[in-house]
Amino acid sequence: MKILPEVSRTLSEYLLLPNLTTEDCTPANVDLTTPVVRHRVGEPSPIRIATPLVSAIMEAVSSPRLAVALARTGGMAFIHQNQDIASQAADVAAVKGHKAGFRRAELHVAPTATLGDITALTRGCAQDFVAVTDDGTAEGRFLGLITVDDFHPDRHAPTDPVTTRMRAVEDLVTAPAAVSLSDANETIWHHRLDVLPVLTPHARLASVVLRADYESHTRFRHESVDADKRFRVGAGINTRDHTDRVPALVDAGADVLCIDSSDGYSVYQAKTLEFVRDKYGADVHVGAGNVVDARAFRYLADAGAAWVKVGIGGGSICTTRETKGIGRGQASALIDVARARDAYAQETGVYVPLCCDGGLLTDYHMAIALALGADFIMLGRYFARFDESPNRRVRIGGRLLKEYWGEGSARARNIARYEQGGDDIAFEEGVDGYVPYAGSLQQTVPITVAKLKATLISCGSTSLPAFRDSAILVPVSEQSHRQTGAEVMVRDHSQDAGE
Ligand code: RVP
Repeated sequence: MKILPEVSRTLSEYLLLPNLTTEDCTPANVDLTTPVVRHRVGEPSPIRIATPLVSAIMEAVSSPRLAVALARTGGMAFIHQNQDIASQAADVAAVKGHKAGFRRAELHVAPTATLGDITALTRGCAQDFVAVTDDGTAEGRFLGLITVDDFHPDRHAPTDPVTTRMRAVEDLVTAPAAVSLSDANETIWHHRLDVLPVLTPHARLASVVLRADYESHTRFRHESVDADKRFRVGAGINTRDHTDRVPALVDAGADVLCIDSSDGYSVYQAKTLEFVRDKYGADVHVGAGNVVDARAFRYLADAGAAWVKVGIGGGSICTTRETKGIGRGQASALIDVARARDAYAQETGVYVPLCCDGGLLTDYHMAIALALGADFIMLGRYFARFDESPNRRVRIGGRLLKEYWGEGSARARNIARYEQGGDDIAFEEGVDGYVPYAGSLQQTVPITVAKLKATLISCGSTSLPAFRDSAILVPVSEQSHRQTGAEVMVRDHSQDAGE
């Protein structure tokens, strides 16, 4: 038996001291680009992302829709592996079917649908236009487009068929499937269009290009895309069915894979990494984890992990510490593993990025994690709150919430992640609950990014490596915790009568 001298510390137990802010420290100059996969020291990582945030490998969190939205803001999603191989591969393929600037139409109706159907369909949906196809499916022949602006309840009966108000394909400006994004944008501006339908040679709707995206594209210049401008996406794998799952995900176009396990310090992970290396060489990147100390990092780095994921028991829905008594405070885990990562880089000339996973309760925790050595951050609760995540939105007691459940909960029963030796979970390691609804990912991630940039500016740095190298952190006492945010009741504008 051995007892470590250091107590286990969480991210809340540290604050950063400001360093000298110089004139070059402006939001425009701060670059949050970070490596995702291992690379030789001094050379760029083959896969980098401009926003150091990735979504958790969880059913409640990462869907194709969320993956596209997150890639647009510079991060990357991981499609979960607790589903059959074909459906996970289909999710990956759905993301890879999106090119930056080209969107899939989300809503389709048959010509028999009514104007009332259009109003109901578009309510609460991010897209305000509906594609009319001969059979009402995405695969049907494209007949026209209709939006809620094409009719008005005072002038048009809700029972009128959509064909009375839709803009028929013959009257629309369209583009062929091979059109480039810059030509599509030229067409949009030339013809003053809001929506440009892109058609296949068989008159199906391949995608649409939206004028609104032109502006958001200029706002999010750093989308995560591959060499063909397709959005990047990751996918979870496990150590049980990897021999079948990995080839299917690689064929579907996954950019990176990650072994999804609550405890990654195992020979099964090394064997899975070996299988992928033998089959694909260095072309397929597989992250491994989760770990909380230097020994486990070294084991997975030696086994060829593309990155190592850090964190056991810290997740907001996680009860692993309470049920099994294993884990470590996220700050202590990162400090230990980051030292091992730096020593490994010095010894071997290979840099293995670290992903900090779980238990980030506020945006400033992300900054602390990056200062302590994380290269990028995996979040579950944070992303589960948004419109783009696949979980249901519910109203309880007047509050809008979204469902959020752990992969170790009875609801998910993710036996590959929570390996307990059998074909079912014997006990739960996660809870099934709710998180406050927080609107749109595409609007909120830029605010988080702005906060991270502001932290770097206060700490006098314009890049994550410089931030990490120069960061001075101070442990926070229980007393100063209590002092923060005391005495003032924050105004709730929705309750404010304005007197
Ligand atoms: P959080 O962001 O704090 O919600 O944590 C998300 C992380 O929690 C996941 O990436 C995963 O590592 C972990 N997790 C997922 N399910 C469970 C569980 O049921 N215990 N834990």
